[in-house]
Amino acid sequence: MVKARSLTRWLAFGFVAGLGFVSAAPASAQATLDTVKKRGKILCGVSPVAPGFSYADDKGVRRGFDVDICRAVSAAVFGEPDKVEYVPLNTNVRFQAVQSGEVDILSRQNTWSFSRDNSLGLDFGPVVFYDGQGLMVPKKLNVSSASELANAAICLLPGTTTLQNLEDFFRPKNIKYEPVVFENSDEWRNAFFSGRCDAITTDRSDLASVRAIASDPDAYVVLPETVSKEPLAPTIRQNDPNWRKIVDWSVYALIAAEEKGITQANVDSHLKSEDPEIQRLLGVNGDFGKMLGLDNKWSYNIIKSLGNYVEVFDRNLGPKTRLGLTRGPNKLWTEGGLLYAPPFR
Ligand SMILES: N[C@@H](CCC(=O)N[C@@H](CS)C(=O)NCC(=O)O)C(=O)O
Repeated sequence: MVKARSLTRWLAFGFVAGLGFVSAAPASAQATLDTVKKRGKILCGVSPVAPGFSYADDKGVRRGFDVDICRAVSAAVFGEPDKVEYVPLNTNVRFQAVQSGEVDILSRQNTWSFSRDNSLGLDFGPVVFYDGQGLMVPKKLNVSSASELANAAICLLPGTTTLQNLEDFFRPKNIKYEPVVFENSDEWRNAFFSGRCDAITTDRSDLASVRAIASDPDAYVVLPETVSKEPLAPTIRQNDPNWRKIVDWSVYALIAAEEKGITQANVDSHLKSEDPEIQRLLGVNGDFGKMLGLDNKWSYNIIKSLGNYVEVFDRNLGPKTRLGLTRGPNKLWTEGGLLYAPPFR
């Protein structure tokens, strides 16, 4: 644990920007698709313990929304979703792991921000989840707004966007608080559960994750303020445009399938569709897979293996799961949300 008073040193190293202490990327022009095919699996960096996003189930199988993004890329590349090895990464080492080639893709609640996009040698794929930072407190604290948190100890993780967001939120209001920083998410959560901090802060979706593992979820309440924009997106190395396009279009395939009403259960019947865009999306017509260096059935395989965006969302995060999230901005643009796939044309 790093107490607030020793934070100055951390701040000087880009901690404030949530960069995780790294500033430059080695240039390795190796084609990730070739490496991945030769290896026979994708190396996917994920959160160690984030129910709904990435966690190991009781049989040790990794599950979650972020996990499914890597499974979609696996289905696109290999025709099957489980040619993936998961590498659990703490917040402060995650971007380094992409830079060094330890992972091919980081699907880990990563916020796409200017400084990350422009100083780390990384690229961000499409936003897969529009989030925002919130704060959670024990109910017994009797606090109903973040503005009541003067002098509170607030638990957070290093190498994240969260501290700068707190500063940006509290400083103009002249509210002082004590950030308490932990090395990993287990320590961070347990410190909050044991009362070491008055509040915990992270993306609102992640607060739902934290609450889901609390022994008494009802003992905690998420405060109404959303203090930032956290567009979460898969992250890849900047020097491999083909790999980036595979990741981009794998996500767009999930969104396009929802736009077209194609589901895991009905995808086969859509193979006979008269809609030219569906024909291209499912590889019935055109060479869209070949343009990516993949089989023309690449996106059919994604939908057949995982379903469309809302199926992935509902299975991992939706109202029937222990996170119980509603879609909010993560609805299709046609339904008032922000999700939009460029045309398959
Ligand atoms: N979206 C923010 C924060 C994302 C984040 O890393 N959240 C933490 C909690 S603050 C987390 O991943 N927890 C789960 C884990 O570490 O396994 C960012 O990219 O900096």
